[in-house]
Amino acid sequence: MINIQKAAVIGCGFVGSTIAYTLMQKGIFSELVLIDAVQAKEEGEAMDISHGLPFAHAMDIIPGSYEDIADAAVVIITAGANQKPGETRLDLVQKNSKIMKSIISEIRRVNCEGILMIVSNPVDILTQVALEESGFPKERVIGSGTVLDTARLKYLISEKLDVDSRNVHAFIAGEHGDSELAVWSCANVYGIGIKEFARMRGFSDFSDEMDEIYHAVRDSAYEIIERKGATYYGIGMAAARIAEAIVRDSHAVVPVSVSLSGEYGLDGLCLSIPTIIGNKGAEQVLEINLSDGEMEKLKKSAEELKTVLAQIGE
Ligand code: 6V0
Repeated sequence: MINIQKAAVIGCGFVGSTIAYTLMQKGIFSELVLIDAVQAKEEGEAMDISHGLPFAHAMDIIPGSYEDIADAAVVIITAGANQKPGETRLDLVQKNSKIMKSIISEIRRVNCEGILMIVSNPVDILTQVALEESGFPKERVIGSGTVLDTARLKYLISEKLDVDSRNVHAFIAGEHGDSELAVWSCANVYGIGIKEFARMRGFSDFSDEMDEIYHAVRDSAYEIIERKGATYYGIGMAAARIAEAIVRDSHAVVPVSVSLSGEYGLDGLCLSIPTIIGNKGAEQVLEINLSDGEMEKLKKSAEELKTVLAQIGE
């Protein structure tokens, strides 16, 4: 039996502990299980985060084992190495796919029926690995994908146009990585096309700024890692947003990494496409009319990921 009020975070490093902290503050679960390869880490994080509970919402945060997560509604996996300065996400593939396989085998052993949210990088590849290893239906295996990149895009657009980022509607699709694309054909501010809105804000031509914003989004992780060694606050909020859509069955549209079976002429891989998320997981992958250029970039991104998938286990 699933307990919709229960979540688990596997991997309690920078990212896992920040997700746990964000979930605690949002008060969307009543139970949270923390698991790490290093027992002291899961225990220390559970203690530290629990000490914030008097300022938030009542819940149990416990260091645990796989037996404790059999009934969790959402299992968030962040275990694995992170990027070092200069490393790409795809460089992490061999070590992190081994870790992912070992975690999924534990999840299968305890017959967990919840939804898997993969956050470890390279997230699209590891979502595919998790899907294949778990044997779960594809709607129950979701990667955090470009939800973070999309937030970065909205933030940078909002800064440039001096408008509240919550009024910006735009998204990044494809790989969570170097081949991702900004779907500018759909970008708008409060329903007003991005270029028209930019004109209203004093830009006669916004094309150079759009290029600049895209590159800044794509390279954000490198820039942050260069400065502070890891990124974790943005992904903390992004993962909580996905978890919330599942628990509240809100049918939020979010660009998660999902397994494609024919959408956009692609299959046999996971990449990010705006998808409706509810308590069954990824309920509908939206097939949007992309421009020819965007379609071409999406296909290139898929090719890149397929090449990496083919190398796993070689
Ligand atoms: P970190 O701080 O090194 O934490 C990793 C944690 O995983 C450590 O505490 C390890 O002990 C633990 N771990 C390792 N193996 C296992 C295992 N088999 N079982 C349980 N725990 C294990 O790394 P950080 O937290 O910074 O990053 C974690 C992952 O998230 C990396 O792969 C990052 O690249 C990735 N990120 C993904 C993002 C996204 O948008 N999807 C964003 C930021 C980072």
